[in-house]
Amino acid sequence: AQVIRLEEYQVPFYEAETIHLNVDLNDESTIVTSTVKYHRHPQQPDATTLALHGESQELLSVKIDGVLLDENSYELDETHLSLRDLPQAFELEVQSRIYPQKNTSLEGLYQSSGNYCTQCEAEGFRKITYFLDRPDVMSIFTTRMTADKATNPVLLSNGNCIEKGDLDNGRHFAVWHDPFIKPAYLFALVAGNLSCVSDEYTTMSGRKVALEIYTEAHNVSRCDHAMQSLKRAMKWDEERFGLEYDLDIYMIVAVDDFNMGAMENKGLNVFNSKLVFASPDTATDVDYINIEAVIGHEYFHNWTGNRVTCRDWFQLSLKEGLTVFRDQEFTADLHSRPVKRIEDVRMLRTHQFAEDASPMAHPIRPASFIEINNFYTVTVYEKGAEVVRLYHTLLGREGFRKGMDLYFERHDGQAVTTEDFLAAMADANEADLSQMQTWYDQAGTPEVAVTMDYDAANKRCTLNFVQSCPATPESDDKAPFLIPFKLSLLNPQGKTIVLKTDDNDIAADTQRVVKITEQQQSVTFVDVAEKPLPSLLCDFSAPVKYHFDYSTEDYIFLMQHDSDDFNRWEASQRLAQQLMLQMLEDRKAGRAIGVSPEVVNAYQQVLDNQDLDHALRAEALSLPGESDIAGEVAEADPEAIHEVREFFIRTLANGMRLSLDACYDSLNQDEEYAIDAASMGRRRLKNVCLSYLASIDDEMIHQQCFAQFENANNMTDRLAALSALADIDCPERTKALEVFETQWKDNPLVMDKWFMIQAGSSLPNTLEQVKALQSHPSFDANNPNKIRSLIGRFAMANPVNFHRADGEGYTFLTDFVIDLDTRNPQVASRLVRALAKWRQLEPVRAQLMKACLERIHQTNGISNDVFEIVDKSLS
Ligand code: BAL
Ligand code: ZN
Repeated sequence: AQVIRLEEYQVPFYEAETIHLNVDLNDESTIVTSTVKYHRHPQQPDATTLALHGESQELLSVKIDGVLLDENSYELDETHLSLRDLPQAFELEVQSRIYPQKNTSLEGLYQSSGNYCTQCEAEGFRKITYFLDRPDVMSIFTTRMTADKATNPVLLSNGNCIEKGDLDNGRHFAVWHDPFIKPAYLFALVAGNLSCVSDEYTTMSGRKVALEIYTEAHNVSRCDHAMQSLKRAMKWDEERFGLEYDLDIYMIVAVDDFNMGAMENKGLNVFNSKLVFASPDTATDVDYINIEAVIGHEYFHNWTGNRVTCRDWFQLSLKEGLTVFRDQEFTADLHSRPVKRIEDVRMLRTHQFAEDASPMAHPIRPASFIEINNFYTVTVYEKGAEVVRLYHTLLGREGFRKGMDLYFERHDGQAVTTEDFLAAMADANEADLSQMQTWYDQAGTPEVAVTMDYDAANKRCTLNFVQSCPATPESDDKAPFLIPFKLSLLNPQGKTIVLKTDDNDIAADTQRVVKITEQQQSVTFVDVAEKPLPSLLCDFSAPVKYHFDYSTEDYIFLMQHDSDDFNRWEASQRLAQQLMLQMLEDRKAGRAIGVSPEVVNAYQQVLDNQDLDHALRAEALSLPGESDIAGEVAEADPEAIHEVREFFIRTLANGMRLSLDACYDSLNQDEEYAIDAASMGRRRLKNVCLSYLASIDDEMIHQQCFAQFENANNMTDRLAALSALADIDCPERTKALEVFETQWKDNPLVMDKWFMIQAGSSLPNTLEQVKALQSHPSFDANNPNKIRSLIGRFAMANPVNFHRADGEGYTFLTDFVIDLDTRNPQVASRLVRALAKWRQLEPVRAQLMKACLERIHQTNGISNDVFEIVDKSLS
């Protein structure tokens, strides 16, 4: 497999000014004719050759300036069509045949539920026609489609429809023209029998934009939330960033078979249907929030991604990190900022920190790759967003906005690099941000060791910071990062004190952002009357781990007193983690394990605290997961971790029983269902209470779960009850699963939840259940959502069962991946990552996992996608 390197980047030999696509859709196959005006790139004056990307198609003809080339005048191999002796400018016409009906990779042009759609990012356009399929080649696209009118009444592409009409033999055509230059990865085409939900938005400058959501007819009633979300996103981007939509129409198409969540094609987003459809009976609160966030995310790409795009795929985080940051801010502005921050940090720690600790660790701007699809990662996206947030923390909201304004002013219509973004932020603020570059070049989660010296005689308090970063595949030796480290100091009464330093250059405040730039650094606060307790990394001001020698009492104190919502939550998590790690050690050493009454009391106080909003209480009571704990220990034993965590939860549940019952009862009142932050918070806390209660072995509680399952007037409550029952071997479990299946067997998205719940169960026969469920009529081994719900959930989020000591979980996944790879390498390569962390497991499991990776490695014909993950995992 070929390694592609950032340092080898070259501007293309030719630029493509315009591309006319003619797509003739037929039942058997599709004929694509592309006519492109190329001219030599000014920076490549000697170029006379051109290697066009193209694969999985039958080349029918090649013409230059209207003259047909014979087969000796070009070279054709599996991945390129190479031309030679080219003039400065010419028109190339290429005709080829493709087979969308047989395309199971879901890349390029394919069919989902009988409708045609495309996915071109990153390199799918080359499966449609021969072209310079790279993001720095930006062209004006015009697309003409012809198809049978009865089966494909709707014909869509990017931009505006400029012509349409009927043809002979029941066929019809449509021509779409996109006035904005764009790279091929933003091209989209949709054809099929779809219904349209329409609305309208008036932009801040008074232009009317038609909004259209396309779906199969039976889902039309479930699009309202997506439409309202789109309008909220359009308004938010105007208000927060001054960015207005630029075309007269914005279309979203929902499809069932989709490798990703959604795709920001210019003016024609294609969405995984799970991120469009919502109704109270089918979608949970989390679904509602996710739909709004992803609709926002794709919309925000119109500026950060489409108007200003990436020079090459190494720059992916330029658009993705920035756009994730924007969608995070959108959700935070519309709902609860602390809750959103907590959820994002939880997700980053669980998934991105784990990636950083794995053989797949890479910088947010990788220096090399084999298959770019493997780099749509939590590192590029979520850590990338954290790095964008660093600018925001360093420059403030206004400074950040100035940087964004300059970025658009300089680069609208261009394909640029992360250096360009850094320069815009720095120049707009006349700031030296050069050290920010290390965040783009170095992988790994930096660690900051913090110590405190208190000088009572002089009332001075010094905090010392030492930063380090573990070795990762790209480098052992790391330059120091620029870490904005936000902190405050609590006095013994629990009040945050005003922070003053000797040099009074920063306005005194109770929070301070210490800019750590060196490997070792200190800051001294003066007039500190009593020995304080520090509250560190407030708001998770940088994507780092920190260490401070907090005692259990310190954490309990912070849980009670910290004025920062985020850090109060943080204390609840760190305390739980510290205690579970201690219990693991005790268990290993044969000592008894236990939880002190003070600890139980601390969590109970959170639960009972009526002043704290419901969602924040729920977050504090949702403890770090098994994989979080596994990430903190060497030679992890998933069974031991599961046992310890279950023990901890059960002990808390027994200790807090009266409060849990009282809280549950007070929140389980009949009330009208509403999707607003307050109602969602109440449901969240109620269901956290239920899950604690369900850890207690008590038949009454099984009945309580079943009662909630039966009586719920919304999917959030119903699913929470089902999920609690899923871990308990009781008659109510069987009954609830049957009722659910009978009710929802015809709704694929709801059935995804049913598969997911069973695949995530901690009961010992789960692997056998998962195997059996593959034959269920609602399962479809070619549908990514189904694969993720059943196989993905089992392998990625059920540690105790996936890591069965007999290795059967690994064998099952390996067989599945090898088979799936022949049809859909992208999804196969996601799943195989479950085996990548073999070195972190205890030796017996580690060897079993390694043997599975070796089996895949030796399999003939595995894709580059899977090869890259497996190869890196073994090396
Ligand atoms: N660009 C791929 C999907 C997304 O990140 O929006
Ligand atoms: Zn994106």
